[in-house]
Amino acid sequence: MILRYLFGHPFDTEAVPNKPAVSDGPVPYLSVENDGSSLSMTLSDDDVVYGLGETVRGMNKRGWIYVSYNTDEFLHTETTKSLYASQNFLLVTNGLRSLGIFVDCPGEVTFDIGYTKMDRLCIRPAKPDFELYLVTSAKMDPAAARRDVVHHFRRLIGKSYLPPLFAFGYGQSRWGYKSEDDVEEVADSYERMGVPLDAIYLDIDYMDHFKDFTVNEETFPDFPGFVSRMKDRGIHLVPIIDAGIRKEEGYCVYEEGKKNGYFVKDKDGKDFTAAVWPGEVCFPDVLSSRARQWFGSQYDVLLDAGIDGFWNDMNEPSIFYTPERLNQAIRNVAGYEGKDLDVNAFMRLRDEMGTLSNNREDYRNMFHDADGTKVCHDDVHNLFGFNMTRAAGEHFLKACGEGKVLLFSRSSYIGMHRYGGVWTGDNRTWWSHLKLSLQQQPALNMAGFLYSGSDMGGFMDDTTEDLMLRWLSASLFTPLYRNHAALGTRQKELYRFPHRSWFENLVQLRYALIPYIYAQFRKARDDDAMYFAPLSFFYGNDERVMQIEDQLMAGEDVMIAPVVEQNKKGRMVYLPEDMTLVRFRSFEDYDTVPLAKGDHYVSCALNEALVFIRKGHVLPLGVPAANTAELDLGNLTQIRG
Ligand code: MIG
Repeated sequence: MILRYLFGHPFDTEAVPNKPAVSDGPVPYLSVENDGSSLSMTLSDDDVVYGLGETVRGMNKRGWIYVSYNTDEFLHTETTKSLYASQNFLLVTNGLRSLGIFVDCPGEVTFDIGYTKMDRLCIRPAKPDFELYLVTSAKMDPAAARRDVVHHFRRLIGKSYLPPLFAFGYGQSRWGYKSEDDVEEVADSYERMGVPLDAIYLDIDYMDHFKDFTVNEETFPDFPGFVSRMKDRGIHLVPIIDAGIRKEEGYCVYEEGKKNGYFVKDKDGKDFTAAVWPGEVCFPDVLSSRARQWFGSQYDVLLDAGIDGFWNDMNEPSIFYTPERLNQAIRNVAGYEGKDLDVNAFMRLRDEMGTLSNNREDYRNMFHDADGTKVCHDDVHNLFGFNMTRAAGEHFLKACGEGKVLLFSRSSYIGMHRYGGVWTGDNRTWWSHLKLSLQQQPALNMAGFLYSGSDMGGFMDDTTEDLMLRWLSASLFTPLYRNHAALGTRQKELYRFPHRSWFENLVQLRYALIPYIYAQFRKARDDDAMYFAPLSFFYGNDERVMQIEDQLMAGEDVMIAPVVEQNKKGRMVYLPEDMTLVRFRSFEDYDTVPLAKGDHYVSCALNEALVFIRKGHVLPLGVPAANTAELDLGNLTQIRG
């Protein structure tokens, strides 16, 4: 059952396409204070709080405070409160009841989940203008009730984005591939190594001066020809698109946007100017349907060149500085000259530059024209990435049809899941981030983001071979399977590591699993269900499973329990029922071991991958190919659980 409540004068986020009628009477389950400035409830000892999409910490969100305010954040530590996305859906559940809570609020919202008081959940929207949805289930079985609540919620927010098959293949990315030669070298090296490959990603370096929808003609002299040559080899090029449009006379995207009033404005009604990679930029006003249509149609330049995949970046939107604020800071700094500075003055001096990026005052000085309604950006901040991606997604649906174009975004809000997937942003080469990448998956799924994944091996800092192996193995079932790295970090294309055959075996195994992954993904999508789920969505009466943070159900037939710690040669696994362990060394070299319900220590060498098949279920296994186009989805072996 779904209940809907209105507070204040909410901006329509369009997260929910067909809204049910507003419910009469007082809000149940939550105590509401001051007309919605706070919603709270007492958590019992056995309550688990799932959800909140892409956030830090475990699957159970209890014990921390999270702030939905999309942020280009580059550390992702345990104490980080805001990441790139806001997916304000929670599932509060224990053995007796499950409650889904969706706070549909486009501005800042604080989720205090046992931070101030350990047994209290408190939700505080910065401004009490929002819609609240409460979702419950009549199912008695706790696992069925959890699945049911998510199912009802997912039906409410609409079908998830469907990517093309190649989106499930292996992708190589790196910030710093500059030219046809760089890309070709990657393709050749993988081919020589015998590792399947479906995509090579182009980061900002492919553009001319970081201008969206342009290609550097010196380094890519015949882009359409190059795209088609790569496609003949089964490799899709996937370019990045940034949110900011470079301000440059004569650059037609900028000129058109300026002329037609398609850009976000400042308080004086002038085009709001910020600086990001291209230098000074304007932001497309993606809350205006005209501007959105226009921005979406810009992708045609690349579609016409044969491109069929994109990743949208910097769309929180991220701001390095605004010229006004920078100039003011420079003037302020100059004022310190010749003065006797104390430590406090030094701190202020340092902050002059340190607070320029993503400054909240700049977001307060941005204004949208939401089809006739002027709105301050800060109040609808969390909708920017959603609508930038929606601009592209709506265009692709019209121009290419469903399931044709790969699209994922860094920033998001619920609703965007209908148009594209997400990647989890700039993680690090930390083992804790490997674990986090798995823990984020079920929460993303609940919010509709089925197509997602992390930068395998870690984006920032130098990676290590063992981390790379474990990451590829832990992500075997993750829809987006992409190796990405930051500029200047250790090179980590798989052919650069000594144990080439181990990597070859892992990626081939991934391809052998694609028939299962794809079928289960489709099913989850078509049924508005989860693809990755916590164990408690299947084993509801088992007290132990509520505490499991590092094992997941992947589809309906298997459980995964990857090794996510360094120098471990195995791990403890809890089986909520009898299962069959498949220990893969390659897609054709594996053992199956029946294991009884309970605790087990299982070894897992660096070149192995473990999959647990549920009792009575079957894991179909295909034969790997050079890419997904060459996969024979009908040629399957069945491993029985
Ligand atoms: O300020 O385009 O998250 O994947 O490689 C960094 C360069 C901008 C951030 C993205 C990352 C990408 C990088 N971008």
